[in-house]
This record gives sequence, structure tokens and C-alpha cells, in this order.
Amino acid sequence: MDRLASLRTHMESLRQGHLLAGAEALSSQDRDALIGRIESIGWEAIPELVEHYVKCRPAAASGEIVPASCATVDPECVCDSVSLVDAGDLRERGEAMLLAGRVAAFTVAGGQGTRLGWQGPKGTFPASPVTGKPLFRLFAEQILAAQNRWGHTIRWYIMTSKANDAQTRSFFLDNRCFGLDRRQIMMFPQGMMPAFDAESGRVLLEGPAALAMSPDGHGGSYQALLRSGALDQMEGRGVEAISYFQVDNPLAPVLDPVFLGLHADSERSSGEFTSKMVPKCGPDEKVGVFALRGGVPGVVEYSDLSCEQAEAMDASGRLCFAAGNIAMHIISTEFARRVAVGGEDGLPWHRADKKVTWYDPASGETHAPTQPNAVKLERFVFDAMGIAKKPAILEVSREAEFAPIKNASGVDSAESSSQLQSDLYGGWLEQAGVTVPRRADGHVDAAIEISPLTAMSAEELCGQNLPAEIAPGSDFVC
Ligand code: UD2
Repeated sequence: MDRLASLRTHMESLRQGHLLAGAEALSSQDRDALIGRIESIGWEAIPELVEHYVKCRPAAASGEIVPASCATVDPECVCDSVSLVDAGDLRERGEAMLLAGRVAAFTVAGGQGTRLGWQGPKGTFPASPVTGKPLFRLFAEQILAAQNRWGHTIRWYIMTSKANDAQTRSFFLDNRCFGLDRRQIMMFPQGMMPAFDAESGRVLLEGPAALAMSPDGHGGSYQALLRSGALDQMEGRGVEAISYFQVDNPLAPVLDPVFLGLHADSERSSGEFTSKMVPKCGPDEKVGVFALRGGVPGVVEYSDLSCEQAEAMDASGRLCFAAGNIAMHIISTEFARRVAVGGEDGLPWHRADKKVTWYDPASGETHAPTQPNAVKLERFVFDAMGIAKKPAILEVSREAEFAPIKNASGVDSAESSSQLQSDLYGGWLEQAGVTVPRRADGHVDAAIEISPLTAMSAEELCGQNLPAEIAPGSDFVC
């Protein structure tokens, strides 16, 4: 009982003694499990987090919010304060990085996908318009295509969470890693944070022997990369740039030479943290926007912009806060390490008020609240922008790169994403001389899917064996 007694003293000193209130009544196995779970938490930081983020609502970051300026590669792009980037030059630079094996792919796939209502890890979701290839397969095919082009193995790092790590690993093994060598893929779970009672700041129990825990946000990826040994492995293999993207976007270009080239262009970027953006499609679109707050660059979440700010237009009738974050970044390994070891001076936490079912050890009852009763804390990957000396932002084409699957229906659903994918691939076929049916609203009237192994662009499709036309309402795969 020594271990239990000393832990109890420690927990009581932190006003978290309730966690062990029912410990004696547990079987020795459950008691050991509970003790282990409590010991695994980094308690040094908790009292300050409770004071700062739970007991009081952190004041919104102060400072005037002004739009961030972005570079663009597309003269048709609409964001203001752009300078036209020489895409050809950047492409060559990025291609040189890929040829030299200095780039690794990194997918954050630790989220719980609650909004989508999918039972498995989000990456297992069937995402392509005709054959329903899962998101992970689509990214794997891009990596295979890139390997064919650059002539060497490209490492793929995937951040999972405790809840989906085992399922994600089995999915890859069951699918023979989609043709990749399993040794080139490294998966590691992200960190977890306890949920706090919103009134008292006490850590909630999920059951007699378990704490209520949730993933620590995609900003936890810096620590997870370090803790797992992924950063060491990358640096040991000469990787200098991490190509970061979210699991929920089937069109995310896994390795984009122009993007990498901008990151490496010392005149425009410090080569630490580079991002992509697309102009928001309207004031209500639920994406964060790149902006300067009090002179510090970062992403302002849509929920943090006032209606006036979200709707504000400039003299030419464009949204002022137009630079939508599509969650693609190039992060240097050296910078990732610096952020990871930043400790408490590192990234800030963000508070989310949630309904969390909790177990009361005093009464032995479980409560399912109908109103938010708890605070969860998360870190965001893009908060590192403010630490980078000169972060650059590249404006890219929404149609080519952004078709997220987040919701079960409506906006950002599997259905809307399928249409966007068909629209993109239909456009490629048209450029290759194929007649593609379109509805009155301009959308492609067919389900079209082009594997990255067939073509990664319209140019690569030209010259391939293609039909003269696609029939309305039909499926086409190549
Ligand atoms: C994110 C951005 C939003 C916008 C949008 C673009 C945040 C806070 N907001 O919104 O500004 O750019 O994406 O698509 O990021 N994830 C983890 N671990 C976690 C939490 C999330 O791996 O603890 C992953 C998750 O699997 C997913 C991604 O991060 O791939 C996005 O997470 P989200 O669904 O919470 O973010 P979302 O869509 O609200």
C-alpha cells in the first residue's frame, strides 16, 4: 500500500484526492491500473492549467487582428496582399529536396471523428467517389507514386491516439500497407489530457478505475514526434522537412514540390513553419483564418472572429479575413524539436467546454450530463507559427486540394467531398480531351476517380488511353 499511500498524499496536495477515494474497494488489479493511470499524468503542470484555463476562462488573446499576407502561385487567386510567386523556381527547389530524400510525410489521425459518426479510425473511411478507397489508401497511393518518381523510399509518420492506435495498425496490416513496405511507416499515439470538472477543476473519473481522458490536440504532435523517436529517426535519415496534413482531406497533396520550395526559399520563409491557405468560400465557412494578432502570426478560429470581422470586405468586395487554413504545413525537423522541448513556455492550451460522463467515487454513481460540465484542453499545431521567425503562407487552389470529410451529411461530408473529387478529376479529363457531362450548376454529372498511381495532375493524364466521353450519371475509374 506504500505506493497508494504516497500517491494519495500527492493527489491530496493537488486537491485531486477524490481520484483515490474508492481505491481500497477495487480489486488489486483494478487498483494497480488506476494507480498506473494516475501516475502517467504530468501532474507538475496541472495546478496551473486548472487555475488558468479551467477555473477562469482565459481572456481572448489581446491585440488587433489583421489579415495575414500570403504568397500565391495562381494569378486567378483572389486573396489580397499577395505577391505572385515564381512557381517554376520553387518547384525545382522542392524537387531537389524530394530527390535528396529530405522530406517525410506526416498525417495527424488521432482525432475521434465524432461528427462523422464513423465507428473506426477516420483514415479507414471510404472516401473515393467510385471504389470507396479509404483515406489511408489514397495517401499511400500518393506516396507510392512519389517513390516511383523520386526513386527512393519516402517515410510516412502517422499520429494516432490511444483510442484508435490498435485499429489503425490492424487496418494497415490487413491491407498489406497498401503496397508500401511496413518498415517505412511509423505510427505513434499522441498524448492524452484529463478532462476537468468545470466548477471545481477536479479531474473526472470515467469509471472506478479509469480517468476521463482525451487526445491533447494536433498540437500534441510535436511532443509525440519527439517522444516516439520519430524526430530522431527522421534526422538520422537526413529528413529536414515534415509535410504535415490532416487525415480528413482526400485531396491533400502529400508531397508538394512548390510548397516545399517556398519553405526552403530563405527570402520568403525562415524555413521553420510554412502553411497553405485557400480563400474562404464565404464569411460562414468553418475554417480558421491566417491573421496577425497583435502583430503575431497565427490562425484565428472561425468561432473567435466576430460577425463583423468575418463579414468585413475590402474596397474590391473581397473578404478581409479570407485566408482559410486547410491544415497543411511544412515543418522543419529542427523547429519541431524546438517546439516540442518548449515545455510550459511552448504552445498555449485551448479550452473546450464539453459534456463528459463521469463516475462519482463517493456515491458509486455514473452521471451523464445534459449540459457541458467539463473542460477539455487541446493544443493546436499552428500556434507554433508565432514562434517561427518568418512563417510563409502559400495560397493554392481550393478545387485542387481541399475536399474535407468531417460531417455525416451536408457541408464537408462524404457526399460533398465525392462531388468535389469528381469535379477535379472531370476537369483533368477535359484537359486531356475527354467530353465530361456537367449539370446546369457546373458540377460534373458522373462519379470520377483517378488514382494517384495513374496521374497526379491533368498533364500526367494527357496521352493516356482514355475514352472520348463519359456518359452522364456513370462511374469512371482510371
Ligand atoms: C481544423 C482547423 C480549422 C480548419 C480545418 C480545415 C483546428 C482547431 N481547426 O478544423 O481551422 O483549418 O481543420 O480542415 O485545427 N487531430 C488529431 N488529434 C487531436 C485532434 C485532432 O490528430 O487531438 C487531427 C484529426 O484527426 C484531424 C485534424 O487533426 O485530422 C483536424 O482536427 P479537427 O477535426 O478537430 O479540426 P477541425 O476540422 O474542426
